[in-house]
Amino acid sequence: MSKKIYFAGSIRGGRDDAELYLRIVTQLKDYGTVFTEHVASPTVEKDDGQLESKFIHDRDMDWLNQSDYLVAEVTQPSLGVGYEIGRAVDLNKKILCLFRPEGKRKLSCMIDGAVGPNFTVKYYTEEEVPGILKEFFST
Ligand code: 6IA
Repeated sequence: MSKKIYFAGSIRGGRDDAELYLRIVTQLKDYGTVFTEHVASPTVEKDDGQLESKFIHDRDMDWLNQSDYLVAEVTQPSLGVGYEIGRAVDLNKKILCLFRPEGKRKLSCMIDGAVGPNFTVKYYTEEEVPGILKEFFST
């Protein structure tokens, strides 16, 4: 059975990494169905601009419920991504957080300190993504 994957990345927190999200989502699709491909879309703000926040929240939570895995790119701080990670912990999803330690940026202790059997944090560079995903989805 195909894995169900929820990808989380910053939208209103800032779109600096949107192209990287797309490259990660492309790799995630080798492992299963990615519900939230639009997070990586360069036009998400335009496409979803007419939708009510409540609709977006409820639809995303429904997708998260249906998912087995949450993969979050957490370098660009985002309230929405942090919220999704917390909800995923509560739903016992298997979680991978990807953080690029560049410049002065430091990962929140609430993500860094949440590591456990179902919660993995990887400090990474982009070349390492294929190996990290292979390991994550094999366990
Ligand atoms: O607080 P943020 O916007 O950075 O939160 C980003 C996270 O929340 C992503 O991982 C998404 O799963 C979810 N999210 C936030 N906004 C949206 C959205 N449309 N569509 C789908 N998922 C979303 C926002 C459009 C708006 C900017 C016009």
